[in-house]
Amino acid sequence: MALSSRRKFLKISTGTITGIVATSALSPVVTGCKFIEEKTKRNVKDIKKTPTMCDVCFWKCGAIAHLDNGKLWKIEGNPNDPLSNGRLCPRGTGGIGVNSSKDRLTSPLIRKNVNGKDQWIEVTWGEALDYIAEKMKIIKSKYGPESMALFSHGSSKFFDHLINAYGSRNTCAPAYAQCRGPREIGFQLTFGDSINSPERTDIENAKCITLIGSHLGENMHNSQVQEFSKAIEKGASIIVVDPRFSVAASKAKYYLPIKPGTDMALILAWINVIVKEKLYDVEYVEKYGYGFDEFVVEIEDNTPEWASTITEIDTQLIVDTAHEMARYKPATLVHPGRHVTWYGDDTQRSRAIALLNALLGSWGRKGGFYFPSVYEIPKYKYKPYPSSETPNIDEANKTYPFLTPGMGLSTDIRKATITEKPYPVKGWFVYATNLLGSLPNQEETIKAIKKLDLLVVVDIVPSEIAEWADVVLPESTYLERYDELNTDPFKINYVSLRQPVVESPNNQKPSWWIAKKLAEKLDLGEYFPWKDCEEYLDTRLKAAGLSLAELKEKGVITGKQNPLYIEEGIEPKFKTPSGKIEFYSLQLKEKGFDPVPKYTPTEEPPDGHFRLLFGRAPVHTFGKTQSYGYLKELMPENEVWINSNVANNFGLKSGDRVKLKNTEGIVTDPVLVKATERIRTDCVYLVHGFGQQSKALKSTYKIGASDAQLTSKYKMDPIMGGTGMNINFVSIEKEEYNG
Ligand SMILES: Nc1nc2c(c(=O)[nH]1)N[C@H]1C(S)=C(S)[C@@H](COP(=O)(O)OP(=O)(O)OC[C@H]3O[C@@H](n4cnc5c(=O)[nH]c(N)nc54)[C@H](O)[C@@H]3O)O[C@H]1N2
Ligand SMILES: Nc1nc2c(c(=O)[nH]1)N[C@H]1C(S)=C(S)[C@@H](COP(=O)(O)OP(=O)(O)OC[C@H]3O[C@@H](n4cnc5c(=O)[nH]c(N)nc54)[C@H](O)[C@@H]3O)O[C@H]1N2
Ligand code: SF4
Ligand SMILES: [Mo]
Repeated sequence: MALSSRRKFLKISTGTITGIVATSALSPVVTGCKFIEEKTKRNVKDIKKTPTMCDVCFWKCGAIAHLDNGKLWKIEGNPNDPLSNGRLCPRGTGGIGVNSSKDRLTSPLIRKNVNGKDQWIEVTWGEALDYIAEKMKIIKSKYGPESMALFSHGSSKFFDHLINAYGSRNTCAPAYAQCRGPREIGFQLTFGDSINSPERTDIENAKCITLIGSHLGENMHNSQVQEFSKAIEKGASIIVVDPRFSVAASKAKYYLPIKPGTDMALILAWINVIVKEKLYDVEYVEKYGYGFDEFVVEIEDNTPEWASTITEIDTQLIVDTAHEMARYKPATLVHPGRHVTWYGDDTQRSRAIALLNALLGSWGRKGGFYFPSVYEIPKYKYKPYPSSETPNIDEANKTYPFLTPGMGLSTDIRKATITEKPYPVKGWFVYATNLLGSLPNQEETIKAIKKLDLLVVVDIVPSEIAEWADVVLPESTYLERYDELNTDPFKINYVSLRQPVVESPNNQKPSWWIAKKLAEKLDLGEYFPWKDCEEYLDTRLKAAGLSLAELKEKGVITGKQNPLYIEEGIEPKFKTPSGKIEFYSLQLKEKGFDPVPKYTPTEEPPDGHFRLLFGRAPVHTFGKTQSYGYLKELMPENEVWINSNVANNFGLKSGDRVKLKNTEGIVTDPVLVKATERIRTDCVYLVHGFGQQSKALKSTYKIGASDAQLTSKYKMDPIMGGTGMNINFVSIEKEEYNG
């Protein structure tokens, strides 16, 4: 019987059978001796500092790990690192908890059928990799290499390299089309360039900052938050648009509690005021703009009065805030947001934000958007990947005309897996992404998984997705491994390194090692010609006149400080078809889309239901930090934010527990109520990442409620394939108390 037809959710639990390597508990004698040894050796003055790079999120801050007598003690920011400026965010500081998390995987696991029952068997790396290689070879010979897909969200790119070398270009990341994808395309269509990560926003120098559902301060991306607090100290005027009174809203001069889903109307009305009152940067628009006259005609009817009825924001407040942002032009930044996949028209909303910035002249200006630069480290010269006649799934589907090349769509790969169209997908390699938490509609994900011949999950804990795998591979944590260099675009050129600070406690391995060994078993060893990651990194660094030895010592090396703004002599190049800022987009028009964004209403919550909103908490990253000691103490579970009046009507108060039920009938675990004035009456809010359903996650299983479980509906962005996810509605189910 094919594995696919019998695949069931398989709990990784204490019932796991121990196989060839017995890695479980050391005997009490050994533990006792170790304990005594450690006690006697202890010398608090013996502090070792190792520079490395944080991986608690993807900002990739330079950090310095401190070992007290060989034991992880604390981790701080690297003062030479431009991203951290010597300070980590709370998550980065709490990152040391990853190493000792009780939930960690300790050994490779294979799902095996024993006496008619699926079981997890602990195996050696050799056995696990042999098993995977054999299955991958069968998939390649039966269906072609493109039938293996990679889902990833990690700084390591070694699995991308492996899958490409194997012959497949089906790689994707839920951190793109479920996150910032539409923003990148909206800005590209307008300025010919995207925002990228870290965002190219010059927050520190902005005199007016408008945040539209971007909650800096809860969204803890380090340098952004540092710059935001500097801007506030300098007296910047803050405008916050959010249905929820966020931390940022508490710092705002103007707070606009918008009706969810109506931001497009607000942005168009701001544009309308700024154009009609000629408050825009006339010289900038004349010099760099394309199609301005046609654009003006399109936005003519989007008056503040019109927008007021849609957004439920006072007309005068719309006018006043338009005046406020124009007053400070060009040092006025309408932040593009990051997690923008809300309602399915997200590329157009992002484009509207781009157009508003274009009017204010903030692109390429101090206090607006700067021109970033990158430290050039040549790529490792590998043998070319095998050429293939078969296009990747997105290219074959041709559904989304403005997809970013190379950024595959996870939901298209999932759909192809279910339908076998445009061709069958039989294997998934999942690296550092919990697809059940990150992709909308868990049911569809499970349906696709059931069709697979092979599911490999590389994780550090038995995550929700790991429980569906055929093989689970335990990775060393970021404090225990080398990774790819970081040269992400920023204000200043830099290259930073992640290097091992401590050894992995059990049988975990770094991704570069796993990818290389698996490649060898797939007869693709020539694609991994380096001996180890040190040799790989050193070869790359030497090609740039640097060395690994130097980078190991410093953690980060900074390069040139390039000019950042037009004022500093940069002549902007707009890589759009017209070579200008496209107020009117012929590209969009040709493909049947609105050349200037338009407001389209989104579905309203049915009676008795609330729109489900979600976001970040300062001390956690998605679902991955809940078991980290200090971070768990700081925020052990999430709460559902319910407007106080609504809570009152339900007879609920803060501290009660309720369940949330969506319109598809999915019900969460009980979650604490936070009755608060700080949210509108038509929506409720959850911090993402809680309510995990993997029983093996001892410290997080079923704690709090999962927004991912409730996100069954999503709306595809027809321009680039992003998944709008703020379209789910929930009712509040009071817990039955039986005395
Ligand atoms: N419902 C809902 N869906 C969302 C979002 C939301 O807010 N709500 N947010 C969206 C956004 S903005 C994004 S960016 C994506 C993010 O989505 P994902 O990238 O899937 O993020 P996580 O859910 O944190 O999953 C990370 C996984 O990596 C594992 N992991 C942690 N450290 C390591 C490591 O060192 N090595 C390995 N191999 N694994 C590791 C964790 O245990 C976890 O299983 O989700 C998107 N989807
Ligand atoms: N601490 C911490 N920081 C993080 C992360 C993390 O996991 N933890 N993850 C990082 C990642 S990958 C991302 S993408 C970013 C995400 O961070 P952001 O892009 O800043 O936003 P979200 O976390 O999605 O938060 C959504 C906000 O939008 C509001 N909102 C919801 N619907 C609407 C609407 O219709 N209109 C308006 N105007 N507002 C609305 C919500 O109330 C909430 O305040 O955070 C990054 N920073
Ligand atoms: S922003 Fe925080 S969690 Fe993210 S890399 Fe920097 S210190 Fe680490
Ligand atoms: Mo994200």
